[in-house]
Amino acid sequence: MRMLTNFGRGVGALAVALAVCGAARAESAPIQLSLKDHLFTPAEITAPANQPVTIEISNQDATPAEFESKQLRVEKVVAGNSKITVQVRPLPPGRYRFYDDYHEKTTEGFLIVR
Ligand SMILES: [Cu+2]
Repeated sequence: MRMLTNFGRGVGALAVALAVCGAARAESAPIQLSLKDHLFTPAEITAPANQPVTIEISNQDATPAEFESKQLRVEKVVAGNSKITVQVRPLPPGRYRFYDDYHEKTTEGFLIVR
């Protein structure tokens, strides 16, 4: 009987731990990035080191773009007037370049990790 009670408490504690964990995850909202007239706004975004990062890219141009970064290991097309979400692995501090692969010379930005 005592064992069952302890088990019950254990399950209760686990449920609380999961609830806290879920709340913490919800706090790290995606980083918002928009693309308009083939420019990223903001041109620099920041993220904490050693944590997975989610970036939401809203393409406000009518033409498609390809969000790409060799350093971040991402490459994803975003159609005109559409949104995509990109997951980035946990990173050490640094300055990581990204760009629109269709307009690489003019359309770039940086992710500052610290
Ligand atoms: Cu590409």
